[in-house]
Amino acid sequence: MKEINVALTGGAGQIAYSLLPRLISGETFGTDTKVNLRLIEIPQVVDKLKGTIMELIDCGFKQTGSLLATTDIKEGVQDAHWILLVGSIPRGIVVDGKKIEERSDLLRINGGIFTGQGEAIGELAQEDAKILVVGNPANTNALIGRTKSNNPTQSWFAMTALDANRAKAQLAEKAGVDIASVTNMTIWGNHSPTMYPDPYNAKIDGVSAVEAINDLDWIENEYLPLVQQRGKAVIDARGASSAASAANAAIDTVKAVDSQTTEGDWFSAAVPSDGSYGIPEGLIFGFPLRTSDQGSVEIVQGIELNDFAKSKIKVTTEELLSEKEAVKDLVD
Ligand code: NAX
Repeated sequence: MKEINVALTGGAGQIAYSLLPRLISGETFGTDTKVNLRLIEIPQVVDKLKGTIMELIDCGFKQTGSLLATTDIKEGVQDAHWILLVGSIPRGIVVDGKKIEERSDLLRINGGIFTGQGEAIGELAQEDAKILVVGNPANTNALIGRTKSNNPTQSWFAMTALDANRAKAQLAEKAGVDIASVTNMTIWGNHSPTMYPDPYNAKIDGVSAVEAINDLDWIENEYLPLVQQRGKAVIDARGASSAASAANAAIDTVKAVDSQTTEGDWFSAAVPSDGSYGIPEGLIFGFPLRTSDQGSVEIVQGIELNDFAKSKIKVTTEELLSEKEAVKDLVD
């Protein structure tokens, strides 16, 4: 059996609870790969991980390798092949007597976390390690982590696959087709309400979703808010934020990065911009991506963007630039 080391922060959180069994079940890394899992948590809750580990053992998966709980990011990421940075400080938490409501405060607090995590990953993880940031604000956390890792052979991603899955689901429902009919979904930009889920280049059974649905008013005025506000709709209905679907999206991303993309299709994640589509270099930006037969992840080129798309992409780019500005001392 092959072996892989996987590190995950936020191991006691609700996304992790859905995610962890699927990381060691053979589903994510293959039935021929044993998964050594390192769960990283803050000291206040690390003991809860003992219970999680008991449950993982009790799942009895043949692919289960060593299981470790730690508060030490360095121990966690040592020799890791994949690192899932799920943990972060949520909005509304009280830190040093102050309730964190402002995005700028959130950016700064998480910036501190992702500084140490980035440094540890750059120094200690595998040279070809892949890092997926789920914890919000995901794109800018990834920007900080990648900058601090200072290791150009490692690959950083921020998760937009949940947005992409939501965007596909809404198109499928409107068109009255099976979700498998919807392909080529791109989430351009930030994992935030400014994201642009691209219905013009998405396809339903091979034709543009806009053409297939044939209701421009719905596409331009209802569809985008439906996708952008889906997370809030889940919270309103469930009384808790998306966890199973977020975990599923993380697994989708790992699998999409690790396996050749189906001919003609692409997948969504945020990666460092190389200047494609005029996006400032280095910004962690949601693009359409393909994994080649050699395993490299490339930004899909030559996608046509109409004025509607360009105006939406401008807004999300500006938001990411202002987030970068808010943490500029950490990323310059
Ligand atoms: P929870 O609050 O249930 O869990 C987060 C866990 O992270 C907690 O157990 C906490 O102790 C831990 N943590 C905090 N700081 C840490 C650190 N420095 N090192 C290690 N662990 C640390 O949140 P959950 O619902 O699991 O969500 C996790 C993150 O995913 C949140 O930031 C959330 O906003 C974000 N999301 C991102 C999505 C995306 O598409 N990119 C979608 C889902 C989700 O909203």
